[in-house]
Amino acid sequence: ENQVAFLTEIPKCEHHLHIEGTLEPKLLFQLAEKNSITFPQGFPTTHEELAESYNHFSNLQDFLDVYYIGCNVLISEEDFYLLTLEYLTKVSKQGLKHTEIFFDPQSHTARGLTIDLVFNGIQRACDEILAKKGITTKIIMCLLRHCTIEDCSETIDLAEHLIKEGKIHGLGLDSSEKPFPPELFEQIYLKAKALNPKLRLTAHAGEEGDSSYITTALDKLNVERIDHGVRSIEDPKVIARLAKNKIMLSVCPLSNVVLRVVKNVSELPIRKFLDANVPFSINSDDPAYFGGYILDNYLEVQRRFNLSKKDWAIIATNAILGSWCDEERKTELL
Ligand code: ES4
Ligand code: ZN
Repeated sequence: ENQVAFLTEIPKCEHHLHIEGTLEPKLLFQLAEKNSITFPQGFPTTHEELAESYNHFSNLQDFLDVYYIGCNVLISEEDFYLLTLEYLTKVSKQGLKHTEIFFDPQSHTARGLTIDLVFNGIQRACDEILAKKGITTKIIMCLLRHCTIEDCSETIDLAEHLIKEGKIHGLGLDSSEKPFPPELFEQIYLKAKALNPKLRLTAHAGEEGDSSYITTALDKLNVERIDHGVRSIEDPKVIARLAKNKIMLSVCPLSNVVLRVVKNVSELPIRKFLDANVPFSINSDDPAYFGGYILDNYLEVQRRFNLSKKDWAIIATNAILGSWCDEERKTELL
């Protein structure tokens, strides 16, 4: 209907998208076949069965266990190119104008792939979509917080040339949040930033971890943005800080439902963020696993909050202002 057209046409920017999380069950099995990858006992054998299993995650770790198995089917540069192009092509029809793509180097270097192979595959699809559809992209590497500090440090070394050249535009932190608070990675963030002072910084915080994770991500890692961050609502001081310093949260509504952060999207503090002037964007996280891409997330927010056009203008504007594209691109989008 009318609202679908309105929400489709809003110029969208995505800031929280794990490229490995765009691996649809169909492509997963195709690549497994092509690359002769086998799965652990008990793993679904058809794409329908696999897709169905995604309805039964009970927390973040449950999902991550499946997500890391999925990562193993990605082997060649072409695989990463196809994966990324499939995502970009899909969202090019959803009003997406700019996207910042996370990838997890450690999920791939641990299997003997090079960071350059992974990066080049993603970048080639990004170049193609810019030429064809004018969509801009930035690539952000994420460190897996369940890995050792030594491994994270080595991963920064492996990415050194890409960070120095600004090809990797930002650093993030993902995987199992709870026993791995941000402050563990203080030295790693300092080391990465020292390679290139223009490196942008973010971290997953306040998804399953409480609001103190948001505070330590800001204080110890000097992040400019918070991924998820929905548990900020539990502390008015944190909310005031986000609003005052215009720290954007990259909120992922459908993800939060599938991973049981909330029962449904109406439980998210969307209205409260708007009222408190906390900037946020709406994102898809791992769309192949969580039941929808960026437009589906916008639609579900609208279904649950019935926001006004004025509210949507604020959301769209904040997503542009919070993007890490260059200033000319921002002006173009505003
Ligand atoms: C993730 Cl939803 C989420 N949280 C943390 N790490 C992740 N990696 C991929 N998706
Ligand atoms: Zn995420």
